[in-house]
Amino acid sequence: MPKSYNADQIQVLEGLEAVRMRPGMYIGTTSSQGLHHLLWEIVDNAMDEASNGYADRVTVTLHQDGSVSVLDNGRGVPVDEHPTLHISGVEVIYTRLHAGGKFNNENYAYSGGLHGVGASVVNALSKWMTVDSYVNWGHWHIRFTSETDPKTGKVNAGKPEKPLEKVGNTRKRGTLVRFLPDDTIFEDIRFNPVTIARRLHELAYLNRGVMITFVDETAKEEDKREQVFYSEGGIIDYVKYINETKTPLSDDVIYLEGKKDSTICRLALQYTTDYADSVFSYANNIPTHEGGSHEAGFKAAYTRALNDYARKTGLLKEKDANLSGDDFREGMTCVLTVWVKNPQFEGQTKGRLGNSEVRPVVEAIVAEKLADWLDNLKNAELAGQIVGKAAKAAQAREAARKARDTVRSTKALEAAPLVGKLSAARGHHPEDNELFIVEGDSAGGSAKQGRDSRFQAILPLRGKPLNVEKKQLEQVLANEEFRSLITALGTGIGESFSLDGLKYHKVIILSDADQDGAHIRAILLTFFFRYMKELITGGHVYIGMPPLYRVAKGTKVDYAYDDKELTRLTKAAGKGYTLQRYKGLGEMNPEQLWATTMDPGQRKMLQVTIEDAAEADRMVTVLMGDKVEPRRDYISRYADFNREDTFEVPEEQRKAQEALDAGK
Ligand code: 1YM
Repeated sequence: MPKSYNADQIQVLEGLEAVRMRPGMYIGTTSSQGLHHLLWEIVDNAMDEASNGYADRVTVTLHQDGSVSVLDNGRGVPVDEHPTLHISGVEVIYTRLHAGGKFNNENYAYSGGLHGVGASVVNALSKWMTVDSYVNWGHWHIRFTSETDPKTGKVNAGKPEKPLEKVGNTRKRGTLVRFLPDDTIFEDIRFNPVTIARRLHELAYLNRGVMITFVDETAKEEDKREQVFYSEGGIIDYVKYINETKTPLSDDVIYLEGKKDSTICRLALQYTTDYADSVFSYANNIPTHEGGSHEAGFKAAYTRALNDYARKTGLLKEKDANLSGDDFREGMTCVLTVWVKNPQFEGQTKGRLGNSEVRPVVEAIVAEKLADWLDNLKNAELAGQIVGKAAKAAQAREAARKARDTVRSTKALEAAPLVGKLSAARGHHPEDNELFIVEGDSAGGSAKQGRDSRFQAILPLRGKPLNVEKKQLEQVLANEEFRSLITALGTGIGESFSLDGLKYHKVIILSDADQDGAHIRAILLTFFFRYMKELITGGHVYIGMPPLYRVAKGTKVDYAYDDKELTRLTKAAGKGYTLQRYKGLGEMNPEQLWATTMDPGQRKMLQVTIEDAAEADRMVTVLMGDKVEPRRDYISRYADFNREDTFEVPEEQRKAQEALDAGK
């Protein structure tokens, strides 16, 4: 029997006013990221209810009034009275910081925890929030509001309009939470449907059997549709999805699962003909981009088990050295999930699992289950292929090491002809320094003259760089364009990459606003993604935004960066202005390039982030890989670049939903 919830298990800490006063302390930022954080918080609560076995449906709806709601079919948040506070459990959960059964960890075995700043924080940062609990045949409702008086500064945070009340009877079970983020707190309160769909898609794979529906009532009529995310196979399906655009070595996905000391570990992996490795790890549904103890345990056990196997079967001879972990991971796509009690998230982006007790547990589970898998004769062929691929990788790695040593030795640097093209910055503070990678020699020349050489360096790129997707490190290093870039950055590459050596904390890609420019940008981003991912996740990569138009009237000059801005500027200018359309960076003189694109006080730049690493991996393969079909499909489907991309609902998911609806 599941433990049942009692209101006296709720712990009570400090007041919600503090959250409105200093939102950053609770959700990190009031940017779009912080806004979405509110939603994840509520979604996490619903998913926790599902992953603990009490719910199998979660629906997220973006409403036309700007609010968002989350519905689950779990037990319903408790409505009984708290023994000492004498208010309902619902009220305690949504008005008291850190309140909730979850936080003393007795009721929920596993919960996100990172995002677990609590539903009350969401309440405090919303103009209003409503909670409906369907429990014990009753429908209970409560509404909270918040405001900060701009004159007096008086704060009302998450106050119930009236106590929880029973508004009817119902056969439903579950919880419905709806809220409108406060526009005086967030920079922009518009949710991004693409971001939401991505996360729900990911959650559907991580929580097999949970039907997650996304309804966007704000979409334009022609785009309106329900998206259903549902996976029967869980992370096995996830790996297949990531590899859909790659070429797998075998159709089989290796799947291992185990539980030890209350830690659950699941692992799905498949090899492709690629060279890069793609390991995606999660702890309690939260992506761990920076790895951590679970990944370390997996890697150690995996490498050891496969080396043992290679020796036992004679694939590795006595005189041969062990194969390395990197060798075994070449071409591997792997999804690793763990469920742990009290997860500790560490690191710059809170993306590393810190719990040291998890490592030996995952190591033991993987060692045991993988040995079983390898002992099964049915798997001998694939196991042989894996070892064979690793042996080849080891040879290539040796060749790459030699090439890399050449790049790293200072002599080679001076000798390398293209490094001569780098116009370095005079300053020696990496945190202040910027490297512009500029398309074309003529724009490079303008950039060099226009820049502030105290902190800005210019690296012109001649022609199109090598498309690094599907190239081995050795080939990348043989390319002079990339060699000079790697040398300029000072970070090393691949396994020897380290942010410590980074000479420029801003790396800015500056290419023309046309097809070729987009291609060059894509190639450079692919390079960073495959070989220097931390450069991106560390927030160091930017895309420079040159203006598209120059509007001049008399001595007044304005620049427009998109068509909307152009309309605004020409309207404001009235009659008698001159309009210039820039077709490329090369058309700007050094002063113009500085004023519009390089001057930190005026320029526009996009910071490159990775929202969903698995999705990014897939897209990089679609757009840059060697399979033409998926790319053609993608381009023909999304040729209208003004439309944002969304996931398609596969036919089988639709059917599964219809079946469930019919049976309900
Ligand atoms: C739409 C969001 O919050 N569902 C939900 C939340 C809770 C319960 C069930 C629940 C938990 C327990 C007992 C228990 C709770 N969350 C919290 C807190 N959906 C959503 N469904 N009965 C019901 O933990 O034992 C407390 S209860 F605090 F974490 F938010």
